[in-house]
Amino acid sequence: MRLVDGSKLLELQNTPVNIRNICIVAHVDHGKTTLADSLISSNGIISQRMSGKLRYMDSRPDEQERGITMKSSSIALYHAVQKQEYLVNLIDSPGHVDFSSEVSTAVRLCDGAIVVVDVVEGVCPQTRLALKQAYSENIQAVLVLNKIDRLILEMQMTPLDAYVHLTQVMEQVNAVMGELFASQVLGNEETKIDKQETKEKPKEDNNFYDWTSALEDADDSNLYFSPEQGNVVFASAIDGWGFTVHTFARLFSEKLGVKEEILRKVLWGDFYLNSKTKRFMKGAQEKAKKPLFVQVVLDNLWNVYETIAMRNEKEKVPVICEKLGIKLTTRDLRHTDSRIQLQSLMMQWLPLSQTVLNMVCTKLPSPKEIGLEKVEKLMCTKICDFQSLHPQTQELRKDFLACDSSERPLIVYISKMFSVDKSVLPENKPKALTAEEMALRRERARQMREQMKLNEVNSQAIPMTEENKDENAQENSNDAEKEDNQPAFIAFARVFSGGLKKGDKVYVLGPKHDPSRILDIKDFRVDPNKKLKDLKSDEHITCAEIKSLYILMGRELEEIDEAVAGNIIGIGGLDEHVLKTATLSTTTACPAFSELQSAAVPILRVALEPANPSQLPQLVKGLKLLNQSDSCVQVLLQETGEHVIVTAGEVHLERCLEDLKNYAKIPITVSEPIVPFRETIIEPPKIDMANEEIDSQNIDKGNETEVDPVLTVLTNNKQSRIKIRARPLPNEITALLDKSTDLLKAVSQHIKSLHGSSKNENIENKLDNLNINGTHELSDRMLKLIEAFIEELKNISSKLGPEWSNVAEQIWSVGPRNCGPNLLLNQTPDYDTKFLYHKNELKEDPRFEYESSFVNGFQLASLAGPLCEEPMMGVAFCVEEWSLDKIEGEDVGHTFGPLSGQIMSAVKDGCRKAFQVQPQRLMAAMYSCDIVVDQKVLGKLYAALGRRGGRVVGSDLQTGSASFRVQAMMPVAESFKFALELRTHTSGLAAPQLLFSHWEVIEIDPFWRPRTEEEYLQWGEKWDGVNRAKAYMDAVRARKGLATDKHLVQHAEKQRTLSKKK
Ligand SMILES: Nc1nc2c(ncn2[C@@H]2O[C@H](COP(=O)(O)OP(=O)(O)OP(=O)(O)O)[C@@H](O)[C@H]2O)c(=O)[nH]1
Ligand SMILES: [Mg+2]
Repeated sequence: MRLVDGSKLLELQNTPVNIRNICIVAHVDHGKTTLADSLISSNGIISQRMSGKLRYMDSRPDEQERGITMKSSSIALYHAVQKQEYLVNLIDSPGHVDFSSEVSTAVRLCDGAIVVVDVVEGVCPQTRLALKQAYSENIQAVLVLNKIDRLILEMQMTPLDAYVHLTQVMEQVNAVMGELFASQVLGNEETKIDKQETKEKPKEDNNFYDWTSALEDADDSNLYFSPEQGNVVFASAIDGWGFTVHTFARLFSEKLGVKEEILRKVLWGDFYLNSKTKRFMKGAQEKAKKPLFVQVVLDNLWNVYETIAMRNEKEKVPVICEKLGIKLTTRDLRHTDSRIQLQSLMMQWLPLSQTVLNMVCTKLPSPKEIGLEKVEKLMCTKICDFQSLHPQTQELRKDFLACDSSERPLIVYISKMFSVDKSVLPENKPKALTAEEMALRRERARQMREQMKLNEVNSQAIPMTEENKDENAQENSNDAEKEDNQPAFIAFARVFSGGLKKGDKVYVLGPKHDPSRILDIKDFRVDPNKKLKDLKSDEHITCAEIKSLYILMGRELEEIDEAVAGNIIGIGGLDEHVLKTATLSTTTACPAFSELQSAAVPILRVALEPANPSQLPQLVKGLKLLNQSDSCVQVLLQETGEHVIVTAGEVHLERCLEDLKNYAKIPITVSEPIVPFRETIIEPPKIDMANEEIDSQNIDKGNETEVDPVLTVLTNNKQSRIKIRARPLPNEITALLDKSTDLLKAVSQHIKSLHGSSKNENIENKLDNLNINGTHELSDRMLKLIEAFIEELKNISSKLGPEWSNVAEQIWSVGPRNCGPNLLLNQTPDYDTKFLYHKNELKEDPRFEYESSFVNGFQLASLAGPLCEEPMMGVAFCVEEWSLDKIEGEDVGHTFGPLSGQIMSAVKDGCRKAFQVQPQRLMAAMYSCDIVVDQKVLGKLYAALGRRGGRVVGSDLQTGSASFRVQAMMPVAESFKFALELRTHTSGLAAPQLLFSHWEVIEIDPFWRPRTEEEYLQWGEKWDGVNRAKAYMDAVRARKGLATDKHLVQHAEKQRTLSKKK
């Protein structure tokens, strides 16, 4: 039975100082949901006995079935510490890599995090990611070291071994924190140096260098987890117990006759009790003494477990109970299962929920304590800093900091939309009947019965009375309801400032909303009737009315009338205004919050089709709902008309399909997974496939002639001549381009806006405009970022030899989509372009008008390469000449179409051909794969990896256990059903975590055939082995309906005779 009702929670909502918004984060299966169960049971929502078994926060059937969490969900809990009452909004998040975007949506709304670590497995990849996510969102964390029971029962460690093991796990966690901290401080230092250099030149002589690093000055005292500070809980969520060092200090201070404060300081660490002097001394390890933690804490714990769970000495249970001052019920005392006895005993002695909630309320900040740094981070994006925001927007900072509901502008952030069945909504639930209503019903039923009797006697048809007419109508309406049992969408939101009431009208600001663009427009108005689907591409604001507000209670929702700053709430009725994330505000000056960071890159795609073609509209509708309800999935309609969804991995894909089934309610056919590839070129190889050096005489030239790497193309009307050469980009440059996507996109956009205006206006006007109109100028931060980019690029290129030395000046465009890892370089002697060195200058060159067509040609070419129409990567196209003759006659334009189009297609063609004369290669997407396996099945794992073209990059023995942690790389294309295969081959002893890592060149030439004499010798003239690269390429080509060189029937005659003979 619930111990606290909704009205108490409502009351607490109004005092933000007493609210804690927290999320539980950890690696998969470390026990988050089990811990949440325990906390929920403290509120009586589920019974204590069921906690740990129910996994209440896993409300979806597939979550229960698979035993992993897939969506993050929130529950409001009540807790009291020393008469002070608190409202704790607890969010349970998934730990599987595929769902890491769900963790981002949870972390964004919180002020604190509980990091759970399985002490047997230690720090795992997702633990690291979760810590990083929390750190980058400026969220304070506390630590729960979970599954300590496994150390006793499974690993059978001695208390001393366990102590050493626990210190090691603590060290691992703190090492991650230290790394995060150091990288941030050093990053800050770098930007600071930039700033100083630009502002004032150093006065000192050049020989002087300041070696003191910012790292030494930075304060990191609050950063680390340490048991003596009370921010670490030792726990076993499944058995329902947990304690901090402070708990034991309180329990044992009297017994030991020591003050609690002193005991807190010495209980953890290298202290021991000197039995002669009765004093605590340092140096337990050195002197081979028992550390105090072992003596006071672990020994007792082990004692209880060994007696009850291992030796099953029932008679000793009452003795232990008495010692610990606990009363067990007779039912528990008589229980045959010793584990249950143990659980009830431990739950009373060291209640987990009390310990954890106490720690949450005392160690984690309230919404009121939101820091300046966090606020500024929320308000800014990567390429704009706080100073460059509009003054009106800057003003809002103090509202964020105040976290106040009185007369402040409303700011609400929606981090995701989740769907619930309409029947779950409180307004649709059947209401409990009052006593009068029940009496009325009884009376009606009695009348009906009598009437029936009468009818039987008269054997007449039942006349339609008023009442049963009513009921028929009700049934009809029920049918109608069933028909539109579309899911309802609830926004998962947090109020950062101001208050929100039902019926309020607010602005819904999309994630691309930029206040500075509209604040200076006079009479800017938002059309109140527009919905999300009516907006044009540059509009991001709609108006919406708040239809309903809810407190989130895990599987249930509770309706409320208003919500104030500091709370996590659900908002209904925004389906048509919010796609995935949004900001609600009463002012348009409110910025869109910075983008959510997620580690999982959507990479796995499948095409979908309704089993019955006529049901396409349902599928489209279902896909739309899926897109809205999942923060990570991408739903695309390809040019071929295929409906495609892109997901983070197999588990995510399965969940999406499950959802889609619910939304669309039709049978759907799902294609085999489609894996993306990239196309690239490499430096000509020096050795051939038979590992022999290629020299000029060796090659069988056959009918091949040496091809000139510089391609010359002409436009159809011969007016323009272009010379292009393709070259492989050095890896370092590709990596830099990949890293700077945001910046490059912003630069491209800026350049586009310059070009765009130049077409319409004449040049003088344009120049004036540029100087006056601020929007054409780049912000200070952008300029700095560009400078830093150029600096880095120059640094790299200086090491690469003379041909790359001027690359920064030569960049004309990046592609595809204006931000990719390919370059268009301008190496013409007479045409000027500026990409990074953009100035507000315009050229009188006649070619200038066609520049954007030229660049577009390159964009198209790099978007779809000649191998199998996949995007290119790491290719530089050097334009060595571009000439444009004067137009001779008017009619030329008519025959071949406008010149801009001709230039575009000529450039595209040129790029593709220049690409083709170089050695071409495919690039495969690679997963980094982290697997913890038992020693016994290590061999099987290696075999499975080998079969799938994976390679092991590292493996080490887990401390204190018999399992190995193996890191490997594996092509995404080969990864399907890998998890399943491993699970079956290793009887569930190995579970891989796959995360997209990078693109890797497949070394084999897709067009390879034996050419040198050695190769003829080795492979024979007509090689018919399997070429992996060609197989991939042909599969993609076949899927896209492109020509392949596969001969279906080679010798038709022969085959026929063969079959005849049979
Ligand atoms: N021995 C032991 N097992 C535990 C403990 N806590 C949780 N487990 C078990 O660990 C498994 C995973 O627990 P969950 O709570 O579902 O883990 P989770 O972190 O929520 O997992 P995801 O949501 O999938 O990331 C379950 O089988 C639990 O019974 C514990 O303290 N001791
Ligand atoms: Mg879970």
